[in-house]
Amino acid sequence: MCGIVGAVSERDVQGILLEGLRRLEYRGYDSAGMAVIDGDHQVQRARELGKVAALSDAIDANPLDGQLGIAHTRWATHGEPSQLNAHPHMSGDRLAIVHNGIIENYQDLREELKADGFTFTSQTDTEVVAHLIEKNYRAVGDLYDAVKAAITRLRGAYALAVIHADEPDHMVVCREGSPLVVGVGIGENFIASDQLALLPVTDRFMFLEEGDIADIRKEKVSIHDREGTPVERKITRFEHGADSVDKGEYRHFMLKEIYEQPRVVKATMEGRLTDSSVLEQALGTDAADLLENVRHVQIIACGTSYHAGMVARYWIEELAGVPCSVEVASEYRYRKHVIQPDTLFLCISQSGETADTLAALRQAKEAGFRAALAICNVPGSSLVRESDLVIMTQAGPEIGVASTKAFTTQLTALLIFTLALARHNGLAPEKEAEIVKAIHLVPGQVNDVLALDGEIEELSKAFMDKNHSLFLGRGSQFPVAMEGALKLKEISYIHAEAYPAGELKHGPLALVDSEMPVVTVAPNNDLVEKLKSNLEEVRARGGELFVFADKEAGVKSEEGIHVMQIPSVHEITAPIVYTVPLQLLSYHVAVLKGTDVDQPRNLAKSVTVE
Ligand code: HGA
Repeated sequence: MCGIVGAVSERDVQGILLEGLRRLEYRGYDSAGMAVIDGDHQVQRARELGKVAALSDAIDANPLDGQLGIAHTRWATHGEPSQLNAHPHMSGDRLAIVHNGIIENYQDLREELKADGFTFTSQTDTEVVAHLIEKNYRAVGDLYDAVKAAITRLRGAYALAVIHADEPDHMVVCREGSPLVVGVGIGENFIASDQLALLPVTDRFMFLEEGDIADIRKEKVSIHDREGTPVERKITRFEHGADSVDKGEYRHFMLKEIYEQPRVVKATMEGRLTDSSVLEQALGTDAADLLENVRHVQIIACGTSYHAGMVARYWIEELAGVPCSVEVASEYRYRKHVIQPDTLFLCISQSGETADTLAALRQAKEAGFRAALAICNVPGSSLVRESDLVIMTQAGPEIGVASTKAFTTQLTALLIFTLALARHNGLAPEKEAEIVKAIHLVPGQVNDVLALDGEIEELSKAFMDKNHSLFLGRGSQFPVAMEGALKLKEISYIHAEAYPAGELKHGPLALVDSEMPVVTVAPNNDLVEKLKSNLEEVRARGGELFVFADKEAGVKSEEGIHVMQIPSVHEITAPIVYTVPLQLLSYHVAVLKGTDVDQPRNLAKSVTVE
């Protein structure tokens, strides 16, 4: 969350910074700002409440010319969204700073700095850092040393970029707990929270590691690690085509990303499956050793990734016979937990920078486990670097804040992992072959569901004027229902709750009436007959049902039940396929309601703060 971008070049950097902010806007969009050092060695700053477009208009009216600059798009944690709280923050009129993260001891530092005579103009934790660096600058007279000294006083998480008008030819950046990447150019260099921001200017990146501090100049980037030792960070090339961050013919990124699923699910399978088996080595050269004696799987994730983990638990226990626990990272990290012997610690995160998930992993590392496996979409991210085994999803950049293709590719990767683990635990080769064949069919089946888009759009009209809804599923479809409810909440702002269908009579049935649409996913499995009884319970109370059902499941449209027939799929792969109609439903409801589909209110992607 919060997007940082910075540039030092021969040319004016304002355009580069603005384009970078537009591309980072998915990380936060309550306010935006920019500061450059101009030809007279003065800091020029613009900040606006609202989206990057507002900043862009302000800059059109009053250009910020300069060859060194930093910019920020904010998702507020300390202090309301306002122009005064927008970054860059300044100390005096010479030093400017942008920050992603949270400074936990900011209150104490604020008091100390006030006593030193610094005046605060915002409510943010970030402004404390600006004054702290300026205080050190006055003492040491060198920006790099001042930043280095100041960060020893900070507790919490930060990625920082700092400029000073007395040193107009470089910026100093550092990271601890929040992501930061250096974009390497020719005679110019850049920094950003995410490589996507810099794709128009470079495809070569160095990922800073925790504790790194870097001096960024036109011709040179020098990096020191936490101990102050000079280090080289490997330059990697961005793998996806630069056009993957354009909306193309689609009205929203979310719709484009829903439609990309057949391709990216296939890409996630590629190189990891033969026609009838899993290629275990594709999970890493050590995979066979590390998976051999796994006696317990602990899955940690947040949000949509947590739902992927919930689905995986059904698979892991059913196919591998290994006990599996799933927990949201923000809970796990703050409770006393017991790590069982021979635990595989499995973290799922689209960005690989989710603060709570990383913190849980680091804690668990101290307690000890057999191995850490990451399911992640961003190569080079902190999660990937800190895990023993990695399965990269091949979703490509996901820009819509509500996750879609990241979820279905996570499920694909998790199912492949489950089969590898199951093989070590006696899964019959015929069963493995049956499931691998079913996985190969998924991209085509997702395409078949996408062909129902028009009908689902029609169905979505019934939700437009509703304030509440229920989502039901049983077995591995329960987490699919949870994910469906989350999508509807996120982008249409309709209150949506998910329940295992068998729980209805234990409470939520009391809510059911004609104003409460009930959405149900009903593949043809052992539980379908039980599910049908649950649907009758809803009908008997006047509830209106919207059922996505296997055409063989015997659920028919009649009064009070709208059935959308889904092609028959294997029971194990059904969660991947049944997710897609629920994504389309939420999308169309949101479009009808006129909400901001790609950037829903109060949210942001890549949750790099606690
Ligand atoms: N704490 C800072 C930065 C917030 C942030 O990184 N959000 O993701 C602020 O509130 O401005």
